[in-house]
Amino acid sequence: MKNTAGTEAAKRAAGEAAAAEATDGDVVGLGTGSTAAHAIRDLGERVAEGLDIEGVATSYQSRALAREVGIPLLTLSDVARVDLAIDGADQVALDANALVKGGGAAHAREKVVASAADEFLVVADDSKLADRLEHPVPVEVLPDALARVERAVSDAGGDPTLRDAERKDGPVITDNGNLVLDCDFGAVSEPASLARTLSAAAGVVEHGLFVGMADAVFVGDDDGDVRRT
Ligand code: ABF
Repeated sequence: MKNTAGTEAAKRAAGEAAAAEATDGDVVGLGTGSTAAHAIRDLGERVAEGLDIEGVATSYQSRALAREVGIPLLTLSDVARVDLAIDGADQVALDANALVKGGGAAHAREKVVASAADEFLVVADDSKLADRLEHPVPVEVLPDALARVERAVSDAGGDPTLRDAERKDGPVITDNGNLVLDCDFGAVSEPASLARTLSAAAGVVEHGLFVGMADAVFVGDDDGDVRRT
């Protein structure tokens, strides 16, 4: 697996470059994670200076940060489309336009927001780039379907691990009340095919493969430079 410990300078550069795309009147999807947080903070500064946008949060954390920095919020369940969504990724395969997301266990809402966006902008430091996706794929699972989905993942060639909470005794529970399996498929040669297989398994709420969804990827480096692809 690639190193995913990007620097704050790289994350900030990517986040702020994507945030600069927001203009007056936009509804903006607000992603989760440390790179998207730079975008949210930057948008908050621009709102304080008069930028007229409304945000849609993808997680408890992004909602809390958006409130803290003063971005007016809409409720996701009331929103059918957004102008742009800005979100991070755990791994990015540029040539395949494929991402692994879900390290923050927020990928179900993140996918709803990204799919509603006219423009889905991905923000990442350059340590996230890979020729092929090999990061374990997070799969959000209805608790009652855990054993069934573990079996389906194994049948698809994956090795599922129930994600445990770091600071308490028990599994991670998503904002939607579900469990997360981190599923190691090794190097994924056909992400679209794997995405379809996972989506077809009963009990899978959502998986973290985002294939063909990104309209642009902003990749930041340690010098604070950004490449848009
Ligand atoms: C969210 O946060 C997730 O989908 C992804 O797992 C993670 C990336 O976090 P970071 O930017 O902190 O690496 O975008």
